[in-house]
Amino acid sequence: MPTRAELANAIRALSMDAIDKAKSGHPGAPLGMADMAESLWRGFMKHNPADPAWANRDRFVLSNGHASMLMYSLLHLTGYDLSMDDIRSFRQFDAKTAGHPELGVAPGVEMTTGPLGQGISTAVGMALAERLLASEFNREGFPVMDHFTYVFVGDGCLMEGVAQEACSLAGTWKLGRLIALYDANDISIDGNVKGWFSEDVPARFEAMGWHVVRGIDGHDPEAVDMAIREAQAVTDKPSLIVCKTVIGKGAPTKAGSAGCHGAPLGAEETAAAKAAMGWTAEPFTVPADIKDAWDAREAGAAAQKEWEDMFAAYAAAYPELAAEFKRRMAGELPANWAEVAAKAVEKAAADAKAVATRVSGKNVLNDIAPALPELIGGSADLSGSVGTQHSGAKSLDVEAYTGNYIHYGVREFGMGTVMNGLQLHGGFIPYGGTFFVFSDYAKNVIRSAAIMERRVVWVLTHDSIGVGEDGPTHQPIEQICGLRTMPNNQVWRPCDSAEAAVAWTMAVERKDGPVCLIMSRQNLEQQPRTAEQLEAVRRGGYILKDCEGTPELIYIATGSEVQLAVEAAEQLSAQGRKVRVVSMPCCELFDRQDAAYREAVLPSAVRARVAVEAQAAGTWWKYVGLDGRIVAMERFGASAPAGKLFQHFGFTVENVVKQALELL
Ligand SMILES: Cc1ncc(C[n+]2csc(CCOP(=O)(O)OP(=O)(O)O)c2C)c(N)n1
Ligand SMILES: [Mg+2]
Repeated sequence: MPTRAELANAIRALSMDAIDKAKSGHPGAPLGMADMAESLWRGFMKHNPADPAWANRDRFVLSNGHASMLMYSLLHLTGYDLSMDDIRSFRQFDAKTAGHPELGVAPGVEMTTGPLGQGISTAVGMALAERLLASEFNREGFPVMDHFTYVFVGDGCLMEGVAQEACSLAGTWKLGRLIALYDANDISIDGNVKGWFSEDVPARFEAMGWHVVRGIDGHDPEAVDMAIREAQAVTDKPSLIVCKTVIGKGAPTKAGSAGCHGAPLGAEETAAAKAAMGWTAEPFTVPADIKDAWDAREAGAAAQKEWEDMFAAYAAAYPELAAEFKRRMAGELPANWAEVAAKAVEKAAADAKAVATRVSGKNVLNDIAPALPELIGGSADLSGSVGTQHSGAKSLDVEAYTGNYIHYGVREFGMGTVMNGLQLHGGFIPYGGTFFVFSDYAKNVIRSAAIMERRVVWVLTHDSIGVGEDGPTHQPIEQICGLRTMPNNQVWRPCDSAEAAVAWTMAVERKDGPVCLIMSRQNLEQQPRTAEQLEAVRRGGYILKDCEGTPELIYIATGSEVQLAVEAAEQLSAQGRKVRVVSMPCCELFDRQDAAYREAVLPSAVRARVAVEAQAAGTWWKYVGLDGRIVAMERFGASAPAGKLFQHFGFTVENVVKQALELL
């Protein structure tokens, strides 16, 4: 039987080989965390390499994603579908072994990591998902859900503010099955961290309600084993195990220095490291006895089989619960969803009175939430303002782990990571609300959801200068362009209740990416529509108001500016002009329609086009072309009553008509 040091050295050897061959990568962290990894993955992780999707597997998140070769070494060694050829292809085009671990690219990777701080923060959401599902589905003798969520985390992640946000919540939520192993090597890219990371991290975590195991030698696997056992035994607090390590452990001249953080060791240093650790195998080979000792396939299959047998008995005793559990984990909507959604849209379309779209959104939630037990909402301390707390919302209770509504406090970024974690775990459709202008605080986590193709719904209200007196800090201008240019993100800016309802129901139906619902603070008129037009809302852009024959001019508008375009069109048609109004609540969906539809809505021959949106102009040029005009916000707003601001910045019927006449 190989020694534990030899087993850890297999990770070191593979990491050095792959990074040297790629001439790119981060050897320091895999070498430094190899012993911690040996302890966790051989002694504790409950997982089945043959089925990375097993519902009750332990989750493992490599928060310091630059240590990707550690992850790939573990996946290869334990028997996932990740071959030595994959290891050899590290960081090459189309390889499973991407530069940073990517969800859906390498089997066994639970989330895409690399943006420091997001891994541990997302793991908080996974650990919360586990507890919520356990309380909903476990029955006496049937622990359907009882896995751990493990995280490897470095100095960089713990410097990031988002980790503070999410770890604070984890402490408050008493997530006892969340266990983070901290690679405390005192090094980040610029060198020894004492000049920029000097607080007492363990004390900080204790203050947040974590159980902290201090001063573990991260190169002593027995000490790490003991710490993990201790952490597992503490069931009402998340645990942080502080593992003192040496970055690049084993590299004779570079260990302990920032120099091995992100540069290949090179042939000479690698050879010397292998010699010093007594590793004699050829590059990209692992001796059979070491490979055998790592192989987790048999134990993993047995663990899953045991769970499946238990689940079969559970299904016999509680058939409905078991079916519901399967549905939830598969991310399928309830059988009656289509009916529920159609009713909600129909009801919203019948709204007659002017109402803010944030209120329309809440009304839709009131109608759909009772049918969606997987829906888990929340807000970053703006529940009343953003309309996320529907009538059936029950606040999270961490004594019983019940509830479907989370008070995230003033933590937009942390809310986003927790939502991603809830979604990635399976069993939930998360949504969360804040003021649109503060979406910038959370922007990178919306981006992560888009990259990972996760169904997460952002409710972003108070969407323009319509915010009024709170002034320019609270008035979003450029946010919408940024979100619209984000690949795989869908941005809706509905103009009334009907569009808001379609947007919400389509967000629930979307399976492969985030949706941002941009809602107004102020009341908006309801637009009349035919059944056909209501159906066309689903296409993202459609003709809301038309003229006889070919239009001379087309207005394109979204949200609060649709009514303005409609009134301007009415004035122009009274003057004998032929004007069309296109409502474009979701550009991304419109762009995906076939060419014939897009041509029918925006005929290429009609060059006189005016876009109206109280946001930065950015995204509209491609719809209006160089011959068109955009009535937009070219500067930050101001503090004044909203009506005054719309007037001041040219969002008046008069100006919108004037812009058109200048084109005609
Ligand atoms: C949000 C974010 N900022 C910056 C980076 C670039 N970066 C990658 S690793 C790193 C330093 C991380 O230090 P630590 O976690 O201690 O890693 P170690 O050097 O110990 O491996 C930085 C700044 C990043 N990946 N993500
Ligand atoms: Mg470090």
